[in-house]
Amino acid sequence: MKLHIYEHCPFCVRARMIFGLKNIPYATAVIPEGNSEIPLRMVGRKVVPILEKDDGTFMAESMDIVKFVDALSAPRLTDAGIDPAVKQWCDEATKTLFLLAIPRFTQGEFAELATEEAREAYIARERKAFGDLDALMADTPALLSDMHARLETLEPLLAGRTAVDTTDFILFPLLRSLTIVSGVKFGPATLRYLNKLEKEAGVDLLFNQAR
Ligand SMILES: N[C@@H](CCC(=O)N[C@@H](CS)C(=O)NCC(=O)O)C(=O)O
Repeated sequence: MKLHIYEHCPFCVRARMIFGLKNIPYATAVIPEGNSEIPLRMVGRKVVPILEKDDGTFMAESMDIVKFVDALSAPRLTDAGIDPAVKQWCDEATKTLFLLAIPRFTQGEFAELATEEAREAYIARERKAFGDLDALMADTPALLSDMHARLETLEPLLAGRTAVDTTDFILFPLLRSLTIVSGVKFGPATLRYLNKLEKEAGVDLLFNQAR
């Protein structure tokens, strides 16, 4: 099977995670930012991730892909629902988290941004969604202060998490996005969580290109 992705994309991280966690071999293909032709041909809209199945059919929607791949072999990881406390944390932290991560994504070293044209297309897409990206960079101190307060409240929520389940497909991609932000102080439980999932799911954190 082949996953069509953007490397920076948190929804694509969800789909990559299930293959890694279940030890199922898969290929990836990166769609350049700005290219709508490839996804339109596959699923009729401009979106990633897209799973290309072995029978040549295509599937969009990250959690549908996760559930499809999970059902292929035991043990099932996504039978349980999402931990409501972690879900609430994610819902409340998402805005600040992306205000920090998105301008850095646009400057990042990702295969989907390999050409100037692709990077320009991505910057335009995020500018449309988030406004002035330079202004967001300038807001970093205030955004970091807000994020740090939120990360403190995440620590006790992670203490009880041992086995991987549905919740991790929501939480890990968000926290992985935050690892591109230089100066974020993750608490010890969050850092342990990030390192454990990076290894088990085979999805790289972004500390090496934090800015
Ligand atoms: N509901 C979708 C959302 C996926 C999504 O929003 N992906 C973004 C990339 S992070 C996207 O494809 N944006 C459209 C674009 O590239 O123009 C899912 O869970 O898979």
